[in-house]
Amino acid sequence: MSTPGTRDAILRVFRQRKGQFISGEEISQTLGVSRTAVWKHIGLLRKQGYGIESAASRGYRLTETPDTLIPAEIQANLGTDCVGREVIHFEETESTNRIAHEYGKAGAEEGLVIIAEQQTAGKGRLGRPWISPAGVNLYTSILLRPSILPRWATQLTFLSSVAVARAIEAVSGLQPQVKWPNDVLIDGKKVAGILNEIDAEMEGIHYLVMGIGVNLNMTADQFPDDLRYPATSLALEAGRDFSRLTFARTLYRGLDDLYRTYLQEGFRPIAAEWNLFFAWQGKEVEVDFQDRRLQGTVTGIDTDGALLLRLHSGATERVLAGDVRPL
Ligand code: BT5
Repeated sequence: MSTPGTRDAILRVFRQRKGQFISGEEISQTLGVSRTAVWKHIGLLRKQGYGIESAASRGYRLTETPDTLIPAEIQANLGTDCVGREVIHFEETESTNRIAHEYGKAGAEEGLVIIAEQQTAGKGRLGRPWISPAGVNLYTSILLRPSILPRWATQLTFLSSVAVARAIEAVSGLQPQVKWPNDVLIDGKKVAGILNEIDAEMEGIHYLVMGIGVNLNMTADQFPDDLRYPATSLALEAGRDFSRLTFARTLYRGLDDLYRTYLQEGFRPIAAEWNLFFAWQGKEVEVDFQDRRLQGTVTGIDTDGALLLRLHSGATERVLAGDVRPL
């Protein structure tokens, strides 16, 4: 058994017998590994922040779980149908989206979650970077295989934003807002970014990678000065730290729920909820789109996820891409 496999299996045994002592002998027999291996893995778990009490005649007992994002902790009683079916964790990786693409190409099942403590080359849209310091935030990618035409894929971006906004509301009580097309804000400052990418041909999608970055416990000095927009983290807004594990689990549950709704009922309920979080509904904005600078009033999004602008002429323009600024 590989190291993380044994570690996760030991944690599972502890969880099944919550609060009880279990002898090293029993763990070794249950898992089919040597007593020395059990002892070694208990040591590694302690190094990772797990509180494990040991008593000479009784064995080991789990007393404290750290805020780590390891698969066994994420998946324990998660209760989802699809999202988080398999979870792969990295201490460090270039980009969780990149890893998810590799699994997507290799034929992995939908629902696979990639999660990392740190990204060395986190990606935003159009080759922009996503700042990803270690141990403070959430960097995750989810592999999905919806049977939809490629042109509908943008709908899943809105689905991701709704899931992030829901999770922020649930864990913090703060009021998140969504920004077209792919950001989540608190008080006008960017707290999360979404990068969904597809591998597709005309007739359908092979797979979709849903990439989500959420600033949870990032401190002010961890943000660079040259960001395109003001940015923040949940901790900066709320004045307290948040459990990354709880946030991740809340997010995956929400995504699973919204994805099921989407497959059963289509985009309409997702768009309706997105509009509830949409700060610029009815506001005057400006956007550069296809070599033109447009100004108008936001009236919502359509089924392609296009932003609908009522221009001063009275005509409605469908904006398919671009950075929107309030006027
Ligand atoms: C995004 O791009 O907002 C999409 C970000 C997606 C990141 C996730 S993390 C997990 C997964 N794996 C990846 O490699 N990516 C995804 P965009 O709208 O282009 O915004 C990028 C811009 O946001 C940058 O040019 C910066 O100005 C700013 N920025 C960078 N890091 C930030 C951060 N941590 N918080 C707020 N703003 C940031």
